[in-house]
Amino acid sequence: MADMRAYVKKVLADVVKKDPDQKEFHNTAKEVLTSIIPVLEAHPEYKDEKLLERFVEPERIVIFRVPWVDDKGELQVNRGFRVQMSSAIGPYKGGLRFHPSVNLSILKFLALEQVLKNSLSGLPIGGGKGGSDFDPKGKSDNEVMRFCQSFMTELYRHIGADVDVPAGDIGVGGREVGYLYGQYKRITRLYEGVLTGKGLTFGGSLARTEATGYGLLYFTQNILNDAGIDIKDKIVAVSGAGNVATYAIEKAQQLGAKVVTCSDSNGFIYDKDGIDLDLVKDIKEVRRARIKEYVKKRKSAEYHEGCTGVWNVKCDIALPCATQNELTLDSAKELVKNGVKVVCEGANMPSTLDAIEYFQKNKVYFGPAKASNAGGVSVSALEMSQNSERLSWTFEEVDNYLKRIMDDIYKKVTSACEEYGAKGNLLAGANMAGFTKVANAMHCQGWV
Ligand code: NDP
Ligand code: 2IT
Repeated sequence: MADMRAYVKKVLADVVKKDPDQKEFHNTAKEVLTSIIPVLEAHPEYKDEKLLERFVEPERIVIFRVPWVDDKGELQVNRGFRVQMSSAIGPYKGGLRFHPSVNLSILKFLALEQVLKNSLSGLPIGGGKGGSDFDPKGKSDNEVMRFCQSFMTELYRHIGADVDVPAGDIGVGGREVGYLYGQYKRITRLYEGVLTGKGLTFGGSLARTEATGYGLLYFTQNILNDAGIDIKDKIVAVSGAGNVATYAIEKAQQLGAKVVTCSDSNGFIYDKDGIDLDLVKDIKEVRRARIKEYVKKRKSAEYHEGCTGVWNVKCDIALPCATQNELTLDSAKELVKNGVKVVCEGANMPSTLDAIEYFQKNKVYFGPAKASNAGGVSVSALEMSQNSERLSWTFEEVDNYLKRIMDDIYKKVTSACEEYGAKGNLLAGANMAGFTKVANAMHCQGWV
């Protein structure tokens, strides 16, 4: 037993030593590796095969220059990345993030999370992540297009429908995926499913836009069922106002809950009468404006500067859907004080490790991102299937499939909790269940 603890400790120390500045990646590696010790104990051969050393080392990382010309005619230079973390169970799969904060540490943490998430989905997809420090905010459509074309002019040689299939993430939605796809096709002449989240007129899947948010609620429903809680009329706090948040709000409302908040990186909205989602969509999807516009149209709503205040609002269910480390220990304490019963993650790693521990200690049901937000990538994989068979499925078919996948993920996670004596700790269960499949595939494929 001590042996595997020592093994994990050594691998983690090496991770820190190799890249001392990659704090986000260290956190994820620590969270994952310390919770899979029971799986390692059941498979002592993994230590001899240096399986963990390989698991934390990306198969390949591509870093490249992205020059583009802005509307004033001035040349701008950004940095592009693609982290191809693991192809053990399928082609690399995972989103692209365009945000000024993007760096290698963040992309490596996201890529490692993606490997486990994609494994949990049960579909044949490996894990990767990419993006750029480009900030789409305030840029014209033409600027975004020129940036995307330049980005793809390098990226195209590293991806392919059976090699690596990027999609959206923060700052990359339908508009960006469209421009990226157009340039890929123009360079390669291939009309193939090389990106997911495409528009419906060129190979996109119905329900992909809704998938992460809807999937989050399907997963949350499983937790609520086991806890004997009815979602109807429950107060829900959501952070973010992007793709994930919008469709989490939509499904929560369809299920009869009352969502009272949403936010962006400037501040948050509290609407005691319940969020008007059409208004949010108009502000964020159509006008690409700031969320504070909301209060101009709704008398029942308040706007507050700063995004952490969203967790001071009294709620039964909290759904962080904005970004990593947005829910800290202080916010966790506030939520618990106000009686929160369930926290389920829509964003990737929104809760800090000490916040998660606080929830678990205080008997708050906690749904970890790599399980609860797997709906987006799962429908991406269904988009790949539809592209391969050159057919399109109906919204209902995809949505039913998504629900089945989220229910299956919940079963896999809770079974792993039972099997390894970690009942109630869905984070440990998700890590163990996700890792088990990837590790087996790595073991069977030899020392690569
Ligand atoms: P969007 O770009 O559509 O929306 C992001 C939202 O989060 C915006 O409201 C944005 O506000 C806010 N936000 C971004 N950065 C910060 C920050 N530093 N502090 C506070 N708020 C911030 O992205 P998505 O909705 O696609 O992604 C949200 C999260 O969900 C991310 O963690 C992503 O990795 C994860 N995710 C996304 C999936 C997908 O399919 N899209 C699938 C699974 C997970 P502002 O407009 O001010 O920047
Ligand atoms: O974090 C994620 O799972 C995503 N951004 C979606 C990735 C995808 O390939 O659909």
